[in-house]
Amino acid sequence: MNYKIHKFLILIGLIGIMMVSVIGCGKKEENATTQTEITSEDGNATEQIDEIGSSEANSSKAIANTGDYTFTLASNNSWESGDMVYIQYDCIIKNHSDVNGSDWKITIDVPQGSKLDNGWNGEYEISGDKLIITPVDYNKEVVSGAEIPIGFILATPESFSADKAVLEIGGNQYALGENESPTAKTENTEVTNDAKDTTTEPVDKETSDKKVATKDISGTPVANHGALSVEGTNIVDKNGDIFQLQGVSTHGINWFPEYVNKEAFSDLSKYGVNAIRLAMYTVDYNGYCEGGSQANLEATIDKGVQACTELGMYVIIDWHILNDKDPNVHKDSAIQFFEKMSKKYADYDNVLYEICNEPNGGTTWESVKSYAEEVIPVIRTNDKDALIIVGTPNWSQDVDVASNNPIQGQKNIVYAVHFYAATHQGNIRSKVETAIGNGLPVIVSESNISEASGNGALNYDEGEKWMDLIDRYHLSCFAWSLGNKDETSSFLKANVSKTSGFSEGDFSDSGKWYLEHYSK
Ligand code: IDC
Repeated sequence: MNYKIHKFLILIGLIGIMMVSVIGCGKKEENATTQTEITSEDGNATEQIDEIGSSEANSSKAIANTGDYTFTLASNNSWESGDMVYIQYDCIIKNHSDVNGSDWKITIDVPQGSKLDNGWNGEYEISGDKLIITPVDYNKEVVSGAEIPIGFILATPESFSADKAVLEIGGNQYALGENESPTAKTENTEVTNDAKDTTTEPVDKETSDKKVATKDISGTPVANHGALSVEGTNIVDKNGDIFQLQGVSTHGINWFPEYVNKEAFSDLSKYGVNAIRLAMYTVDYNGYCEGGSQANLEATIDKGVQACTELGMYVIIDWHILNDKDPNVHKDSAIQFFEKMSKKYADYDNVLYEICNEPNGGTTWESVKSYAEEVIPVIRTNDKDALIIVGTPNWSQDVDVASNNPIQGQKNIVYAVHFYAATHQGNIRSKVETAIGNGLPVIVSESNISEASGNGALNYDEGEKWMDLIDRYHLSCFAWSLGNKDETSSFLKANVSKTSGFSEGDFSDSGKWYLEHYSK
């Protein structure tokens, strides 16, 4: 998808555009999106808000809230390409009733000549000036109390706001649109349309019934939760309860090995951090495959693994590809490395393997998948069930692409999505929702609220939206990065020279933000 062209938005003056300058490692830039939040007073009205003229907003949201179902249609991004205007929509059907609904149908009025650019979680058909969406196999039924997310990108010949739409389900119609009253029954609703209520819970019945593991009262995280595995789209603990890793990634251990120490990890654990990611670059700055001392790097990894094991924390061994772009470039070294690591840590319940940090530079999912299909069996020879994290194309953003063609015949595989909230926003969150809707287990194995460069202003609002998504889907999350490098994604302030014994005042703004979330 091409998100780079925003001329349309400038022309119609809907938003202030953030054309973010090209950053350190060449991240794909995304524009800001703002979701409008609506509070319904009476819970019965059909509401529609188009937020126009706000400096950042490019969103509109309409809700039909009429008793049994809430039907939400929100545009959260738009751009111009060629002579068409592309608008991305998120749509949610929520069933508030006690009975399951089925065979839903959505009809939306669209301008003549509109085309569907992309659509997920539905069958799409355009007929004249109507876009008709019907279910796919796995979301025919809207289970009582559950929601289903649907999304699409519409290419229209003119600028347009979708405000005439009807959801049909269970013999009733739920209509959005000016001067149209809802045609469904309106009694007996307790719905309040705050943002939380209109967002999605796991669609999967099996997983939404699962208990979420409570925070550790006594005992270490690993003592309490043991070996992790994947069930449906969730990471679960030894009891089968959903479990969320709350992690911090080191900076490259080839740059900053000094932060790999037990005291530092223990300091973080006091704020709810239960996992550390040991990021070992492959080619950047004396990486494992180019110029680095493999023996030293392996010794640092071992120090980190032993520290985490003694503290009862989980630990990711991260093969941090970046400037090598395609993991196949150093596939042979990766195979040797993971052969060695998985043999060494075969009996460690707390060790996870991340086999390719961020494929980029046009590396396709097919290429990543074929690499994974060679590396995973090597790990499995030694370690039958450790969690293995697989990066996705575009700097681990395209989990939606991976979800269309996931790795087959392997268990305990999770797919990485990475975000830097000042750069990566609504459209990447949509990818996560699409992937999860398609049944893909997703992990945020790296993130920050800085720009994708690892520096620049922090975006707290977008960070909160990411945290909402993370909590909604019980995702595991890791923050970049433990160190005092003078960049805003560093966990420590630049003038803090100690490498352990941290106290509150030593943490940077982004560090504090994560620790506040983790300690909730
Ligand atoms: C950045 C570091 C920066 C270092 C650079 C090397 O923050 O100090 O000079 O790598 O290229 C990623 C990568 C991660 C990046 C980080 C910030 O996984 O290695 O670290 N980032 O750019 N993906 C998105 C952002």
